[in-house]
Amino acid sequence: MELWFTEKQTPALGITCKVRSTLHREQTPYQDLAVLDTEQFGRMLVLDGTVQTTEADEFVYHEMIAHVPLFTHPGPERVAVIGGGDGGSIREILRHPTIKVAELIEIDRRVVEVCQQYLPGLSGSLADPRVQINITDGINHIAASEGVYDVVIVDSTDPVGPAVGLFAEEFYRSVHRALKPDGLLVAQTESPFVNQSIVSTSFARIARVFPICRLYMAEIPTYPSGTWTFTMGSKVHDPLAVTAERVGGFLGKYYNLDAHRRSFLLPTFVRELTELGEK
Ligand code: AG3
Repeated sequence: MELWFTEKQTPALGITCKVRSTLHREQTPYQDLAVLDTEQFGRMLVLDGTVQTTEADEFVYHEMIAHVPLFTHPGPERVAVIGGGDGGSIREILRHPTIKVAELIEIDRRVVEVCQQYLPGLSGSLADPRVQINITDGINHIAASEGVYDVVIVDSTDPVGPAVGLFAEEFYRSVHRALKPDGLLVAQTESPFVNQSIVSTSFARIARVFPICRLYMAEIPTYPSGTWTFTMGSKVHDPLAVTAERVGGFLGKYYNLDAHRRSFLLPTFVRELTELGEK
C-alpha cells in the first residue's frame, strides 16, 4: 500500500509527498510532532501537519536565516535562536568563528529530543560546547533579557497557536531591548504568494521598531508556494552594505556574497508588500 502525506497549505492548496515510513509520531504538550521519511525530500519534520524542514531543502532556510544576519553584523559573539528546535539554525551559526554563545530557546523539549534522534544532520550541532539549550517560552525569555545579544533569530512555526506572539509588535520591541546597541533581528516571515498579509504586517511592525528594516527572499520548495521571505530589523548595520571582505569567500551550499545581495532585490509585488503598512 502506498502512503502519501499532504499538508493543506491553504484551504485551497496542498503539498503531497510519498512516504516510505513514519519514523515517529506523538502528541506533545504543545503540538502534534512527526518525522516522516519521504521519497522526494528525505526525512521531514512535521508539526501540527505543517512541514517544518526536510533533509533535501533545509540548507536553503537555515543558511539564509543564519548567514545573512551574521555576515551583516561585523563580529557576532552571542546569538539567540527562538524556536528552531531541530538545530539547523544553530549548526549554521556555529560556522562563524566569532561566536562564543549560541542559545537555543525552544518551548517544546520533545522537538529537540526527537530531532536529536532522527535528524542528526541538523541537531548534531547542539552538542557543541558553545550551545546553551533553554527549554522555555521565547517571549518571556526575551522580555527578561536586556542588551545581551548581537543577533536574535526567530525560527518559528507559522503564526498560529504558541507562535502568534512571535509576530507581535510587542515581541519585536522586547527583542530590540534584548539586543546590544548595534544588534539585529531576523524573523522568518512566510510566503509572499499565499501569506501576503503576514508578510506586509510583519514588515510594518519590524519597521516601526528598528531604524533599518529589510525583506529578503529564498526558494524553499517544501514551504507554501516555494518562495519564502525573511525580515531583518537592525539598529545600525545594513545588510545591503555587506562586503566581500566581511564574507571572506565563505561558501555555503546556498549562501555566498551574490546570494546574500540578490536576496534583497525584490520583484515589484513583493516590494509593494513592504510598502503596504499594517492592514
Ligand atoms: N520554520 C518555518 C516553517 C514554516 C513552514 N510553514 C508551513 N509549512 N506551512 C521552520 C523551522 C526550521 N528550523
